[in-house]
Amino acid sequence: MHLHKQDIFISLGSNMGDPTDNLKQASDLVQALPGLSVVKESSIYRTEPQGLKDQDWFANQVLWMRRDKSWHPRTLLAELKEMEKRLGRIPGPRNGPRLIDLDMLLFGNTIMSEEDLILPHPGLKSRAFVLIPLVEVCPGLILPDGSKAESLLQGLEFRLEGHKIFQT
Ligand code: PH2
Ligand code: MG
Ligand code: MG
Repeated sequence: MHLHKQDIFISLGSNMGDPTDNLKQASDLVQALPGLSVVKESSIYRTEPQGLKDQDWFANQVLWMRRDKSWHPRTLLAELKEMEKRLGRIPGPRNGPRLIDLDMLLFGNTIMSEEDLILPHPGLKSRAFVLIPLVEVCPGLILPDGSKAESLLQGLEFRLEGHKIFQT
């Protein structure tokens, strides 16, 4: 499936407090934004930490959303950052423990590379905790560069046990 310009995919992550509840609260806030509606919500996965190993396992989820014309990557990024703050996120080390992380994975077929906003998300192609829920909500997804989400996943080393994702 090729992306339509109104399709947006957002990744939710948490490994502090009650991760499942944090994802639920974040998902409710995202869905309450005007001019954005959910197409499909993935299952919640428990995932081995990537980058910094010595921290708790994460809860991760992907939301497939559809937007109206009022939204741009910049306006959405500002809202996501604002929600992270509202949910109580405080700044911490890169790849370290976080109460809630809301990352824009894809904004239609937009390709951009600015200091604080890279689309598609730079971690998308290498992270099983992103690709597995992404393929769950949208099997057959084709990324802006023509690559297939499933093929990228096949090229990764990981183990899926129920809703647990192991990737070192
Ligand atoms: N987020 C990170 C770094 N590592 N690992 C997992 N399993 N899940 C995440 O959401 C995650 C991570 C930086 O945002
Ligand atoms: Mg992140
Ligand atoms: Mg982030």
